Amino acid sequence: MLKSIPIIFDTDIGSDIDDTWALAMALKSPELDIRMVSVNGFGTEYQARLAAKFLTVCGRDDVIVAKGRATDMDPRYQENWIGDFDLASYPNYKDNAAQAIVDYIMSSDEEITVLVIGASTNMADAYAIEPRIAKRCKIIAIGGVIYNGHCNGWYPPLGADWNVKCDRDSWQAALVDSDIPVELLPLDVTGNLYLDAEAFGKIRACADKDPVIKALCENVDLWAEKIEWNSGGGTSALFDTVGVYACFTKENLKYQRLPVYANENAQTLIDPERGKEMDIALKWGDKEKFKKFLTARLCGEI
Ligand SMILES: [Ca+2]
Repeated sequence: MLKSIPIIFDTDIGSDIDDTWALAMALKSPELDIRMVSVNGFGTEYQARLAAKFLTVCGRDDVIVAKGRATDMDPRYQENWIGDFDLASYPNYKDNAAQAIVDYIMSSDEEITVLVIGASTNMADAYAIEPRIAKRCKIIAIGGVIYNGHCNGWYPPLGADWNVKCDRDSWQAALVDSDIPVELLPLDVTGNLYLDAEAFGKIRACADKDPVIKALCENVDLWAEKIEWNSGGGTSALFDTVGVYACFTKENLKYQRLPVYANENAQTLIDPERGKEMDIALKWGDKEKFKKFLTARLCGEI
């Protein structure tokens, strides 16, 4: 078997539910070795507890959980699932995500892939502490819009995707103004990605025998109830799962190397003067094929 790829899973889990889908997918992907889940973006204590409980019930409390810069922002859609879970009971907890990321990358013999599926706050903070991480890691980031950011009839205001807009300065600092190699997965490929009721039903049927899928479905149902989401049995948009996929293969995604930066309105623009060259996924080869892969992967078939 091939050696698995070490990743830091940097997430705004606990807001939109696609991060929880992505975490389940990553835990079920033998190509990847999750070493750390670092959280940021909303109530970081709540997010750390959510990640730690999720990893615990999945039998993976060996993974470091690291809390980003303290914020106390809502939403907390999955709070009821966490219950009275005590973060102090988690064996691998760090309360400073940026420092934990630096320590991990600098002490590792291998190149670390940092999968950024929320704001870039933790990576900007980590790079500010220790710029030498740039030689020892790469970032694969979900975010931005290059040509086409439409998602189910919705388009981000000014073409400014949330992960860039919510902390534009950190996005610039970590992805553009640093010398960390970057692969970007904009809304062009992550938008409009849903599983239908049949595929979700198949995944749900695995919950009885698979603790990862059980935890996933419990969280999806709680989230759907809180935001009054009803998609007729299908899933919500699964943006962040594309990031997990891109950590282990470029197959089926069409990349271009383009110089990109984020302007003051958090629009991601191609600009040879101000931009940094990034490998950017712009199109799917066959999107249906990815959906089938995702379903089969979550069901443990592949
Ligand atoms: Ca996210």
